[in-house]
Amino acid sequence: MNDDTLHAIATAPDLRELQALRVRLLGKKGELTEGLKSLGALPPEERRARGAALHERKRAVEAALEARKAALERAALDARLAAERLDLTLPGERVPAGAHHLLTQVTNRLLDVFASLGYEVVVGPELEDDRHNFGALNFPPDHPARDTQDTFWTTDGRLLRTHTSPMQVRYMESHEPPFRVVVPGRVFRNEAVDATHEAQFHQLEALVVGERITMADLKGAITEMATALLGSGTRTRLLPTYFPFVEPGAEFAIWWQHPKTGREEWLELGGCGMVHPRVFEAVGYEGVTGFAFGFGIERLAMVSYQVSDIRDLFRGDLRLLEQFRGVA
Ligand code: YSA
Repeated sequence: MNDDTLHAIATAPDLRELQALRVRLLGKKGELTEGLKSLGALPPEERRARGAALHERKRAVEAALEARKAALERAALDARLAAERLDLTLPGERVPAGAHHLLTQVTNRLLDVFASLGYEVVVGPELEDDRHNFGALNFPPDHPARDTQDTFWTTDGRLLRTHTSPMQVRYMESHEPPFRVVVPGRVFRNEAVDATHEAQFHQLEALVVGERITMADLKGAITEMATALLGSGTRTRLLPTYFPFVEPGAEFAIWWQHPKTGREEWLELGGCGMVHPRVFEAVGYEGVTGFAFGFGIERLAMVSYQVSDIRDLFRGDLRLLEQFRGVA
């Protein structure tokens, strides 16, 4: 055995090779083992000298094997640690921040305004029955007013609500006056879709019922809403019109300066009026009066943020929607 053996041990490429060397040298039939076994056959003087040399050689081989084993194990551990290393100084992966859709922002802004005016926010079902959407709101069967709000029907006679007004009936059926509520929600119409009409859109409805509520309170509420949205001094206008569930009924508009053109003009928002006695009768109320108003949220969003086609609000095209990140 020569220094090549120690060199082979010191450069063994992995633990398997090292083990093979160990067996070859120190195994049952290993070179050193055999050498030690054969000592007995030698004359005493020669045996002593040869024995001492072999034992020293064996210790050197064992030490070399241990040293190489430790080195290989350390190298393996180092490689594993390097592979698993986490560099905390690397920049993180960017998660794009989401944002509320323009309609959600406008709705939330409106709800903040109404909450600050003391209104409770309530919501109702989108799948309605005829009584809540029409009958209890004083749309008699076959009355032409129903034609202004055609919608989608299920085979069991229910319908996708055409406005948020059915929630007036639902709320009054389960609550006693006085109260002030506001109802945001999605509504549906069988509509010839164009730049200003969708088959699905959103409305916001307000209902106030109590003793001696008058048309002046209605006008005051609409003006308060307009003031909260557009600032003090904002003017509002009511023009008589017909809705079956109010008497008198009106359409309302607010006077504003168009943010883009700078022109001052009336912005038609929706309908309003004093709750019709037949509606109170349908829900079993007596001795109270009340007002209601409702309007389209898309309309307000479109004129406020210069969206010229209502369909753009529902296309999900981020190039358009991202322009309205955090505007309202
Ligand atoms: C009236 C009187 C009250 O005491 C309470 C509420 C109302 C409003 C009534 N329920 C209603 O729905 N009236 S409406 O048919 O004229 O619609 C109100 C608003 O919804 C419209 O002014 C318009 O802004 C919007 N709208 C109607 N059809 C639409 C639409 N927006 C988008 N697409 C459509 N197809």
